[in-house]
Formats: sequence, C-alpha cells, structure tokens
Amino acid sequence: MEKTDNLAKNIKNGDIRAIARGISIVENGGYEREAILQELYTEGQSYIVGITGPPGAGKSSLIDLLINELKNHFKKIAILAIDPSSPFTGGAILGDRIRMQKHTGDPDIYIRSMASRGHLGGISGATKDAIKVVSAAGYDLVIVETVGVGQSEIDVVKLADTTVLVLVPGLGDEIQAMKSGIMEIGDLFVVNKSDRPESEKLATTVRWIVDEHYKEEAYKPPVILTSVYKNEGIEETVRGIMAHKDYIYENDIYKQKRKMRIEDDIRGLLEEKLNSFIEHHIKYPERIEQWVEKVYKGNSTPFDIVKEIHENLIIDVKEEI
Ligand SMILES: Nc1nc2c(ncn2[C@@H]2O[C@H](COP(=O)(O)OP(=O)(O)OP(=O)(O)O)[C@@H](O)[C@H]2O)c(=O)[nH]1
Ligand SMILES: [Mg+2]
Repeated sequence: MEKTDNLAKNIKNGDIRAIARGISIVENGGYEREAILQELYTEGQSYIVGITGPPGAGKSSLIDLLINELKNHFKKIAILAIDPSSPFTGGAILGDRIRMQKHTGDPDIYIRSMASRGHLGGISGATKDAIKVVSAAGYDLVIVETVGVGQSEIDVVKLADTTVLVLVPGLGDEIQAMKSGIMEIGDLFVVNKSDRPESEKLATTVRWIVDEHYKEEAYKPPVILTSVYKNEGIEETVRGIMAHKDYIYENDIYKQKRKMRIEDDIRGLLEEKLNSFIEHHIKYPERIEQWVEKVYKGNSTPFDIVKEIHENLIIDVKEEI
C-alpha cells in the first residue's frame, strides 16, 4: 500500500513519470488499479472534450492546432489518443507523437496513447480511469481522440462534456448513417480539409441535417469548416467548444453528466464485485459444463439452474443498504 500512496502523491504533484505509471496501472486493471483510483478519485476536476471521426480525418493534426488556442482557456491540457484497433502496436502512437510533437517540450501539455489491454471495462473503462489520473494531476482540460464512429467510440463519447465530430469529404455512405444516430453524438461538427473543393458541399449537407435534427432544441451544434494546412477555422472551433461548455454549465447539464458518471462508477464497481463474488462461490468454470449438459439433454432449463444457484447464495444484506 505504501507504494500506491507514494505514487498517488507524485501524481497529485503533477510528476510526469508518475502519471505515465498511473495510467499503465489502470490500463492493466487488477488490484493496483483500484488502490490508485481510490487515492485519486476526489482529486481535481477536468473538462473533457472528445474528438472523434473516421480514420485519417485529421483529428490529431487538428488537436495540434486547437491546443494553441485552448491554452488561452485552460492551464494544463492532457491528450489521450485512443486506438482500439491496435492496442499493442506503436503505429498510431508514433504517428500521434509526430503530429503533435510541437508540444512535446511543453510541461503543460501531456500526450498519451491509450490501449485497452486487460481492462474489464474495455477501452472506455480504461479511458475513464486515465481521465481520473490526469485530472488528479491538475490537467484542467482532457482531450480524448477516438477513431471511427462505432459503438466503442460512442461509449468514449459518453465520457465527454463536449464532443467534436470531425468529418471529411469523400465519406459517401457515412452521411446516410449520420442521419440516424451519429448526429446525436456531436456537439460541434467540424468539416476538415476545407482546402479541398468538395468540403463546401459536405458542410452544406451537414448544416442541412443539423438544422432538421435540432429544429426544436435549445442548443444547435455549429458546423465549422477547418483546414489544418491553411490554419483556418481553428479559432472558430475553440469558440464553439467554449460556447458549448457555457451552455452545459448554464443549463445544469454539466452537473447531470458528472452525476451520471458517478452513478456509472458505482454500478460498474458493484457489478465487478458481485461478479467476482459469484465466480468465487459457485465454482462457475467447473460446473458450467455440467449445467449446459443438463439443459442440453432436456433435464433442466437455464431458469431452473439459476434459480437453484440463487437460492443457495446466502448474501446477508444488512438493513441500512
Ligand atoms: N488536405 C488536408 N489534409 C489534412 C488536413 N488535416 C490533416 N490532413 C492530413 O490528413 C492525414 C491524416 O491526418 P491525422 O491528423 O493523422 O488524422 P487522424 O484523424 O488523427 O487519423 P487517425 O488517428 O489515424 O484516425 C495526414 O496526412 C494529414 O496531413 C487538412 O486540413 N487538409
Ligand atoms: Mg490520430
């Protein structure tokens, strides 16, 4: 325990090596993860911005430029780049480092690529934990970069206070998909590579869809054209992020999001504990085959089996819970 105490203390002091070690621990899961998060849980609060979009949309390049502007609004910025497709290889990691290398010497900027590894909660669980580590270390803004628009990204997006969806011309079918669902996840829509001629048309289409979708809503996401090459639309994007932040603060949405995350943490942990309790007490791996066989032969049903197990599990629930 002493070791964890020390590590937590060093993280709280903003020590870079301790932060890196802390994130590795939470990525790998297990007992140490719990010990370190317990120490850090109540420390620090950071604003979380998710940047998501298809591969190669220019997310990392954009973040690199956005950071310059965001430094006017936040003291310390952490960037967590998520790569669910290749958790172990260095490809994306190296790429992101190169794209954001302007900032590597800056003590107020921390860049880290994330892998899900053994984490029970998958990539969104690992990211959530890593956010806690950097928040405790005093980073008041965390940018989470995720690739694609699948379920795992949507899970990560749920972690964010503000989500920026980055689109590029040439998506074709993806616009269709946007109409159903994807539209819900962006608080800002950025059409990047505006130096390309087709981007204007895409922005028009997105604006049209946003107008339709958010007709009745109090908040309407802006659609912003950006070009990393021409350094255009960057200030506007940051203004959009800050405006959304103001909006969610003023409407108590921010507070609700925080509470939802706490609820998630409690539920997640409880489930984890109950699962391990069950595994421990019913010798699941040895008996599962036997149960399957019984049901397969028509001698029982999953309902009967679980009912029997349930009746035999003596959980002494004290009144005050
Ligand atoms: N023409 C043009 N190219 C851009 C622009 N922004 C980024 N790119 C290029 O697009 C490519 C991908 O950029 P990244 O920043 O790596 O994109 P990403 O979305 O982070 O990519 P992944 O993380 O791999 O999904 C690079 O070759 C960039 O130089 C832009 O505004 N215009
Ligand atoms: Mg990237």
